[in-house]
Amino acid sequence: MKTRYLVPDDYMADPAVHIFNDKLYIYPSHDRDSGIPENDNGDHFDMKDYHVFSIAEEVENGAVIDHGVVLQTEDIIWAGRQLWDCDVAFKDGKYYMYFPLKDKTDIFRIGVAIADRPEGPFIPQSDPIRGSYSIDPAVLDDGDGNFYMYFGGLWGGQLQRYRDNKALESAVFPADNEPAIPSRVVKLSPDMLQFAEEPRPLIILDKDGKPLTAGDNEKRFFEASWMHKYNGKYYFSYSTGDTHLLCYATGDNPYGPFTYQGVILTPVIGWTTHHAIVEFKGKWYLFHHDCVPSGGVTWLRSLKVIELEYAADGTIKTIEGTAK
Ligand code: FUB
Repeated sequence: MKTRYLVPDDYMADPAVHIFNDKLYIYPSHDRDSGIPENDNGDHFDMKDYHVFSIAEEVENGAVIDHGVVLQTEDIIWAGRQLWDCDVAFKDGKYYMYFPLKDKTDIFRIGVAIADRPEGPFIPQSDPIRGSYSIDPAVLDDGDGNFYMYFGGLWGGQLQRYRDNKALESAVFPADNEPAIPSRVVKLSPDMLQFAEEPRPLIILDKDGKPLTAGDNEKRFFEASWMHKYNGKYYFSYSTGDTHLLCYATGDNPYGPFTYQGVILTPVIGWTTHHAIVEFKGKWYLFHHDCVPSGGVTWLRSLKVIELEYAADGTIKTIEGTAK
């Protein structure tokens, strides 16, 4: 399949994608030109609302329906700024949207909003999840009644400000030869509104069984967690941030440890890279974004999709990004 841009008339990024009621639903960030200068904290990503999109037919050419604004900062009473990458899960007749947002003290928390339908609107809870921090929540429905959230992001995502789920006095980055800062995994409470336990580090090992180090920045986690299952294995995929790769690691259970496997997507035009992997109508797809339509403007990203293929041994075939 040729790469398809899905929303040519607007800027959408960070897709989370799920199949609900036999339709494919896309939950992206909604980029806008805020005029805020670019910096390493990502202040230029000053998004204020979410749209939901759906596709009922083939991903290759089916109509992409825009369900409009489904949640916005002005409806969230604890909101400071910056609605970044969200995800949605379904349980017992309700749809739960998980979204990172800076509170009024400029600290990222993860909030929850609830809808009766996958296309929203989503009504936010009055407080963020207790004990939540950082960005990029991705939720796995493990199929046995348990839901797990994967989250975290470095630099502007503030993950370097936490150790053992406690805020540090100031950010600490490990030395290059020390274990990398891990993303986090946590089981959700039965009502889907809180963490059921303390978040745990998600450890990625190299082929020798050693944790990836902070200096291994072509492999170590940076942001954009996504989890999917294939042939009974857990595939944790993520962005390496400053080296602009989408990579993945596999494991036998939702908590890991995971073993690094390789690159899913080489760099695209634009600084960030962020994705979802999903099966629909018998094919697997990589939803992601790049900045080709905006002429390379980092904070104006466009949603796209391409087919993803596995080799017979379950490894994912590397896809060339748009930077080549
Ligand atoms: O969209 C803002 C941030 O950029 C996301 O949270 C990151 O994953 C990166 O794509």
